[in-house]
Amino acid sequence: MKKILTSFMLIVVLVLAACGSDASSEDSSEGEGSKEGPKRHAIVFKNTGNPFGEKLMEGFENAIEEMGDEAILRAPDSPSVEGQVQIIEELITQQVDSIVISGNDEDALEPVLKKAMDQGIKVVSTDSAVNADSRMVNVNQADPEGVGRVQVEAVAEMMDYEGEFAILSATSQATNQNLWIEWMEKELEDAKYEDIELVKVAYGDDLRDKSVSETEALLKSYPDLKAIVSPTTVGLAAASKVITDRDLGDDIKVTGLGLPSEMAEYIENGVSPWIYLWNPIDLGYLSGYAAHALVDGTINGDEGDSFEAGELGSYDVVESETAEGTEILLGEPFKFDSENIDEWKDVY
Ligand code: RAM
Repeated sequence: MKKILTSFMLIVVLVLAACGSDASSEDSSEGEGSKEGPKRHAIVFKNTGNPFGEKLMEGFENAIEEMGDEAILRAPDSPSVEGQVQIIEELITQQVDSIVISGNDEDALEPVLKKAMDQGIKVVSTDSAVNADSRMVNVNQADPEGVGRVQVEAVAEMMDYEGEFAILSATSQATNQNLWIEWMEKELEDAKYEDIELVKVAYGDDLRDKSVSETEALLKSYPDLKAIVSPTTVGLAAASKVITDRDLGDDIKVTGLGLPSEMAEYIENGVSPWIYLWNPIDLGYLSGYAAHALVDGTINGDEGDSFEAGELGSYDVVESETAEGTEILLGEPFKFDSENIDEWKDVY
């Protein structure tokens, strides 16, 4: 009996082992299969609740879906490194094929993004670049020098080249805003701005309420303030609302980078005579095509690579002129004013 039982157990073990090996070979054939099937591409924005981020993700999703792949749209509730690290760890566990990141810090995401790349996940930064070791290529919205300089030219004109102005930025760690502010400061060195003083850089963290309270604090601390420049869509809309609500539009002008949909009313009421921005939907769309091209091997993120980005046409990977590593440049920012705002306010 003991012998029969032992043989029976041996058979059970052998059958289970066979099932196991069957299951694993099935797994690996599924793996092979999924390599040829739809890929999963993720985008991680700075934080939720930002209409710019929503448009960026919409463009990304459009690109990925028109290529027949799956798009995963993620963002932490607040613009923190910790929140993004947690999301990226989850995406690594899910074994997504690519991650597009708008970084809440240039360097702090490096360990988790390197971990992703070590596991074969293709990493692209966009909007707010991470350092060159943390990604394979950056999709750059526009030349940062031009973006910085044009905002100072605009605010100076609005202030008649005289008086105090402040900058209302996003978080103090945001690569994109910090780079634009560096260029604003360089532009201010020109003698034509000698009667203009930048009194403060405040941080609204791309949170609407904090941007409102930071604007109010600026008005209190600098009663002679003549203008606010906000290189963030969240800050620009918040500052414009405060100036409008307090009926200060004749004395204080607001400009910077804004979404036409959020800024139309302030362009129309004269608080913000004109603003700048690129198309966030196109930026997300181009990032989606770049991620897809990395995954299918069309590009490696090296200088000289080129790829087709759907309805946007063909793009080249080039050495970045303003940062380490390579980039794909979307184009020039647009200027929005009372002449053209109606055409754009329903688009983004
Ligand atoms: C905000 C975000 C985003 C930036 C735009 C201009 O929505 O900070 O990263 O690119 O403004």
